[in-house]
Amino acid sequence: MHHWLRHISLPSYSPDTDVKSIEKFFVHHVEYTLARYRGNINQMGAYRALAMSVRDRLIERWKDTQLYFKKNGVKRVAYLSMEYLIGRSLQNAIVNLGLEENFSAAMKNLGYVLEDLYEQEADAGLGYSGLGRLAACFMDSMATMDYPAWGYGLRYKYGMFYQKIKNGCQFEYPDYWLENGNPWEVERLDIMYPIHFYGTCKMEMVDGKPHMAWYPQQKILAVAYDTPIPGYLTYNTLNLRLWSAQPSKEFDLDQFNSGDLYSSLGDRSHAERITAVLYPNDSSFEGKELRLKQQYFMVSATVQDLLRRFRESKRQLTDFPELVCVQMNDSHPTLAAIELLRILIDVEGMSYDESYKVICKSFSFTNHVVARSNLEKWSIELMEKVLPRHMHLIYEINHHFLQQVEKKWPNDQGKLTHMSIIEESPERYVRMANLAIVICHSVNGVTEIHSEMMRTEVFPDFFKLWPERFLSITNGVTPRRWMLEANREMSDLITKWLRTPSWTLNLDLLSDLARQSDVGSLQKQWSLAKHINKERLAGYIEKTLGLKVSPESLFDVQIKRVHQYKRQLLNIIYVIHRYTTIKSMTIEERRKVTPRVVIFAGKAAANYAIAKSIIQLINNVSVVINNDKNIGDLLKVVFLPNYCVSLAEIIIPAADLSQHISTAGTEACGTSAMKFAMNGSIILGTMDGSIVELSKEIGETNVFTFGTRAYDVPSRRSAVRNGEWGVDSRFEAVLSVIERGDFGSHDFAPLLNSLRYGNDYYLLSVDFPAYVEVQDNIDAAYKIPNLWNKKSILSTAGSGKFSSDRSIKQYANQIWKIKPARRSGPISVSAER
Ligand code: T68
Repeated sequence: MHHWLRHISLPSYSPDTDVKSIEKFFVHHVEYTLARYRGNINQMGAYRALAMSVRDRLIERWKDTQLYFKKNGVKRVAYLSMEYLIGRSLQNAIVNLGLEENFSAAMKNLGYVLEDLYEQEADAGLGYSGLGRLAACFMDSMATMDYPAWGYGLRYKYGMFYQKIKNGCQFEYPDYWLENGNPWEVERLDIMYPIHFYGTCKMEMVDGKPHMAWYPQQKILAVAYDTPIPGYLTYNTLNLRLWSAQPSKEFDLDQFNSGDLYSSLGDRSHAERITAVLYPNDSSFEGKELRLKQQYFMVSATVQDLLRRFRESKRQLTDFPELVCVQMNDSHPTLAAIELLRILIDVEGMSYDESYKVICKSFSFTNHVVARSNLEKWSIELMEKVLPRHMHLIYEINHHFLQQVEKKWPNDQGKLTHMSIIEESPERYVRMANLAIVICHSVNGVTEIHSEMMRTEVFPDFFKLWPERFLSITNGVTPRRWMLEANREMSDLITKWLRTPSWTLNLDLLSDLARQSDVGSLQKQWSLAKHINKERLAGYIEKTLGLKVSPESLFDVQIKRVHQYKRQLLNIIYVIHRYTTIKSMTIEERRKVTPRVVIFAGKAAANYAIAKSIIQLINNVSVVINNDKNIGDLLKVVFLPNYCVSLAEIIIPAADLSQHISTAGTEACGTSAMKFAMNGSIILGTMDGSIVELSKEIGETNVFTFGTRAYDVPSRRSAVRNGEWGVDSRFEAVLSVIERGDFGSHDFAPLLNSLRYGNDYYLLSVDFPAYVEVQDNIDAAYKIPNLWNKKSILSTAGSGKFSSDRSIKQYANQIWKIKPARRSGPISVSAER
């Protein structure tokens, strides 16, 4: 019957993108989708109607792209991530379609301002920080470069918590981002898989052979929600498939039959809880049962989906790696490999050896962790309870693996203990990263320094065993969102001075700006663009906090998750020092001070007390300084609440200076520095993560670096621990004024104790003198506009390497071995369907 449908052409959904057609689509959605009158539509309604008209354009392309991949039998990558920190989608979709002008004109004709409608959209905050944002940038690059890829993850009902600051203190509120609906997703009730948990395993004889059977106890359904991911100026549109949990009918039926209606409804909400909320904790690892269930839920649904699509090719399962590769964003999705192994052995009846070969050829993994203590591990007791069959398979993998270790290093108990997938004491755990390295054909770090640390400190024995498995692929960010959309002023300038708009697809072209960095008129226009962005941020600060700041001041920004290792505390301690110094100055001396606005934003994990008290201190300091009439515009301190993607889009283009000051050897990458550099912000950083490579590209003299180098950290740490490090008196003076209560009566003792008595693990006291010195150099440089503007232009010019397009190309060539597959424009669309 469906053949008949082919002959029906759809009149209104031709790919018309002229202004008049856009207006028609918009009105259509107002009337029919929202069921509202044209004359009675508010901004939110207009946003929704507009978003749906854009979505229609995407859906055409998206379906055609999938069909194209399928027809051409191309090898695809599945990108598995527990997080996608997407932010808003409307502007991104319109810009990627290349239709911002037309949409803007159409909205204007209808009495709306396009930019105001952008502001109506809630951020999709389905991630905590860097790792989740990386996944979102990668989706954009994979789509833009026409790679055949799928993203897989979870559709959390509540994303990253909403942060409010009251009396300087962080409060967390649920982020119900779906409140006004989500026009970007398509619910696929036709794509649903059962996911099983708990129960027991029994050895049974099948056809005279022993066979392990799993009798699970709980069954929950995974329903697909698909989000089209448009590539920039390409017809290709990828799919991000996010799974949502639903109770299964059979499960309910048993309960209905027993007449227990209410407890059956209880089970409903129990099932839905699996995808209710993103675990609000980054880097430090919490072994909660629900999180384990989330991980398995995501990977089991994904593996079933990959197998279903693979089966359509009619090829043998041993060919799976020829058509599919799986990239795991950290060790969180590692159970995907075990799930595939289980299905191949238990369901498909393949041998262990054959099945194991399939998974090893298909899977690869990116590690984002630096400190060994932050590596993910799951209690064996919990794994045995929730996933008994998978636990058996992990034991089997470990058994074979340890034989290899024994062969390479005979009688070396130490190696066996360190490398084993199972940690034996003091408690028993599955080490997920070890498991991932064993079963993957490739494992990569996210910057050069991080990859080197993986080889020498985090996984040295694995590196000795399988050196060829270890790769380094430096992260990147998408220039479409972070330059073209967030910074229109500067993007237009770049296009003008490079005489081509194609830098957005080939970011290496930015290097040509270096040649022109001394040109007076470029410098003038450049600083004017920055000024406009600073005015916009100043407006936002005034609207949000009621605080006036001057765009003439140096905007000095540190925005990221609040963590001891990221050292926002060092920044605020310096701010206090700066404040007391200015206060002690004569009027004459004050004239020479470079006025600064120090801007912070970031969330602390809800249970991370020290990080929360850092937020409290920053806010308390801001109250004192901002109200000090004696200081005026010489110094302002701003803490902007609820840091998220859309806030970053306002702050980053407005930064003169940005800080990336983690203790060397603690930040795997730090992708925000790349966004800042692209936007002409000068970097103040330690030689850690991405800063090492940024300073190489931008030129050491154009970035401000300071502090202990990673190789010196261990010896300085021990000096601090043993009380052998002489603490700078200015540093101690700041601690004393905090202690004295100059910044409020909050109990800062635990915070201060974390810096004293040999506890200063992150070396704030050690790096403080160098930090003060480099800040002086920054003040001096800012006073010479030519010099500063040149550095700013050179920051952008040197950031070409840090496009996520470059990262993705490396993944595709070195790990996935896949090629672009570009579907050309809308030809004979209806016939093909
Ligand atoms: C970040 N990691 C790194 N982890 O900290 C950062 N962890 O240096 C790097 O730039 C970024 O990854 C991208 O490579 C994270 O964001 C998490 O969010 C996380 C979440 C759950 C458990 C552990």
